[in-house]
Amino acid sequence: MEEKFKIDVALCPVLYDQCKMDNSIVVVIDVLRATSAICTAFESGVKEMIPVSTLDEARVYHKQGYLVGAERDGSPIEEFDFGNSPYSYKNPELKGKSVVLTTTNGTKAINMAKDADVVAIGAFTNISVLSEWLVNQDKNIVFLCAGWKGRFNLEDSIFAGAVIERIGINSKYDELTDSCLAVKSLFINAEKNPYNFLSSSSHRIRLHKLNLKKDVKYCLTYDQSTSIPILKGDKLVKLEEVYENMAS
Ligand code: 3SL
Repeated sequence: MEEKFKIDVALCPVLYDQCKMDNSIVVVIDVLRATSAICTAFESGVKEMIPVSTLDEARVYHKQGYLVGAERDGSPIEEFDFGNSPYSYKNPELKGKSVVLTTTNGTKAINMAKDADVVAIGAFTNISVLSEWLVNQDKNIVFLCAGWKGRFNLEDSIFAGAVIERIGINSKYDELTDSCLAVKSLFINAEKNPYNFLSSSSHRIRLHKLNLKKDVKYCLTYDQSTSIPILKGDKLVKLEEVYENMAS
């Protein structure tokens, strides 16, 4: 009998331990804004990004001369080079550079998934290239929603639902779990206008209060990037680089 693969969604980081599986790709999602910013940086041609969980780790890299982006509670941390706005990373001068990033939830979630077979970065900004690639891999898939300070959020869930809607109908996958069905149905409700759908959501409100409406709109715009950032050791690199090295 043909082997079937599984898909699951960790609706918030505390559920990740229950959802993780062998032979899996973990897609880390922090739509507002870390994974959207990361995809944008790769689109600008960064060589690699180093996601770190704490400001102290970021400081060590900064002292060594690395460019560092840092955000807490939506605001940039002054001592560093950038915050977490995707617009800071839409910058051709970043081509070939290494950038360290630390954010409230997103970079922690990436580090939480470190032991998985493959860790990929997902956002609406790279949804098509990511979905096409995922469905062509013979692996289980776990969506890890970064949420907000350990809690569920809507934006990461609708993104997981959007990808599951695209790939989950493929017969290579087992029946969808309840969390897959839940995020898919959230996405179906959000699909027509994700920005309006999120109008009462906590992080959209938080970012609006910080005058970051433009960032929210950007992060909800599909396919601005053709990059799939993949974790290699403790660095995110372009998918192509991982496969190049596997072949040699
Ligand atoms: O939580 C995170 O990691 C950030 O993406 C939050 S913010 O959008 O930069 O406020």
